[in-house]
Amino acid sequence: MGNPLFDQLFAPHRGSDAVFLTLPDGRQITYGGFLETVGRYANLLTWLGLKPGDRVAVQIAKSPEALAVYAACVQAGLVFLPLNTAYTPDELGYFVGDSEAGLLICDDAEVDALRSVAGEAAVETLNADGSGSFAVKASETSPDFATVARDEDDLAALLYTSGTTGRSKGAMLSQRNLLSNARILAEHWRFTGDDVQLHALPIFHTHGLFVATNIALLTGGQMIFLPKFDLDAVLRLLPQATAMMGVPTFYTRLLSDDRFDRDLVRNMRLFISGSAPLLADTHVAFEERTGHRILERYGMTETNMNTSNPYDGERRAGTVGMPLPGVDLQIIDDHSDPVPQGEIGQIIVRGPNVFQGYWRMPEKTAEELREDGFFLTGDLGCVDADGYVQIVGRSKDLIISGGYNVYPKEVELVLDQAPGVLESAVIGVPHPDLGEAVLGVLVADGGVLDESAILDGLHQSLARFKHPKALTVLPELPRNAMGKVQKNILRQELADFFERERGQRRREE
Ligand code: MLC
Ligand code: AMP
Repeated sequence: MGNPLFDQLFAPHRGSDAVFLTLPDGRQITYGGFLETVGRYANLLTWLGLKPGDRVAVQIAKSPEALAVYAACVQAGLVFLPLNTAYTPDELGYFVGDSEAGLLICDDAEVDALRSVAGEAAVETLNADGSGSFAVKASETSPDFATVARDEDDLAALLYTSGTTGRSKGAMLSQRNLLSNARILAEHWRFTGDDVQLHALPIFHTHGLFVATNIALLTGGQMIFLPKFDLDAVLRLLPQATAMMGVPTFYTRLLSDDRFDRDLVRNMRLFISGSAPLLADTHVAFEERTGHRILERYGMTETNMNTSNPYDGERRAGTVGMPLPGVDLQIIDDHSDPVPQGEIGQIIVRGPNVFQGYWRMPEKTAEELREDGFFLTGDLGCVDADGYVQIVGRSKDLIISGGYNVYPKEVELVLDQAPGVLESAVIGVPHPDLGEAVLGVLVADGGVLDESAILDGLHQSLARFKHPKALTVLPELPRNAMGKVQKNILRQELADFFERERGQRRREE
């Protein structure tokens, strides 16, 4: 039966001397060397007692070894569950418990804090430099491992996404979901073994892990593998690269630096943007500075990539292009009927890219994944006369800050418990660096609020990127006749909050 994902992404590279990863210090890892580590890790995972289908939760720094854990899970038939390194032990405890992970791999610096929330899961460590108990044990195993047979319908990964009720849902992704998308994207964007991707995204999300990495693996290309988006490092290494994928913040940060010019991108053939809206202004400014038109695409954790601007045709600013081959996309109204062409409605998608449902949440799955295979994205959009899809908003209450999703409800639940707070509303408003940033609107319970103490109080339960970048206090929240908080009004009234804050900071300097 084989193991389609492993057989197509990883196995062909066994014994190859071709470079897979180049690290910022110049160290290079060949495909063959990488596959040996993968084999050792797969042996260890099996030796640790994990059986096909078991979940392996991983909260570790971006490193070649972290990628090898992903590959080893695929080879051993396990379900890879990557977690944002910013998650607090409280948040992590939920993911490990909900998924009933058999193993948690974390950094040595976190192991004491995480053991207490790991429940039944065994705990091993793997650090940014490749050291840790997992690595030590793996070094004693063989690089040869008999790949576990899997079907295209078997799960390969479980990725948690937050929900509007505040409870995170595990999106179940099958081998077919990942493989079909990797194949289509590699072809659509013309990736080959000659490409060198400058990889500065995190690898615990769809974008950095599946879109960028799976394409490199499928085509045998190289990646310059940066631990994170570091502007100086990106500027230094751009001349060695042919392609880069990023969230819009990458591109606005590059444009804000005078060193970024045409000469630096002389070897680049493709810049891709996604995960959050790329402003048309950024698109235009980027082309003026570099001569390159950024190619924008649209995806989700649940669906992988759905649409893309064309490689050869017009890359239209402010749009996310057309549905990818094999993807059905419709725009529907509140009654689930398709809207007339050009009108706005909810985007729904169907195809081999669409996930298998939410882990152990049949009701949530039934609400969002229809029986006919269409997934309700919660994004609002329209399709123009030429077939280009434009995203105009979201029906879900979601903030996308620098490409990370923050569900307001989750933050409001914590703010409402803070001393002196009567109630709160959390909204996303334009931010010069992050595109959209989290703003907390508070109503006091009579007294005066200590805003910095309230922010400090969030550390225990919420990852740092979810914290409001600022708090503002109002006498009351605007409500409609039904008593529902009118976030639209708050968003309008506070739209220039961060611009004003920036102006004030500049005046003070
Ligand atoms: C970091 N911080 C953020 C943040 N990233 N705050 C809000 N939003 C973010 N995105 C906070 C940190 O907690 C820290 O807080 C401070 O900012 C500086 O941290 P840093 O690590 O130095 O941040 P920085 O390097 O500036 O990171 C910004 C960034 C990064 C934009 C480079 O967030 C990033 O790589 N984003 C990409 C996310 C991504 O890959 N999304 C894909 C999802 S998949 P303090 O207060 O402690 O200083 C998906 C599907 C699809 O959506 O279509 O792709
Ligand atoms: P996530 O849950 O992290 O996978 O985020 C998916 C969401 O990111 C989508 O539902 C969209 O709202 C948003 N998104 C992804 N790509 C784009 C894009 N190119 N433009 C606008 N929004 C996007």
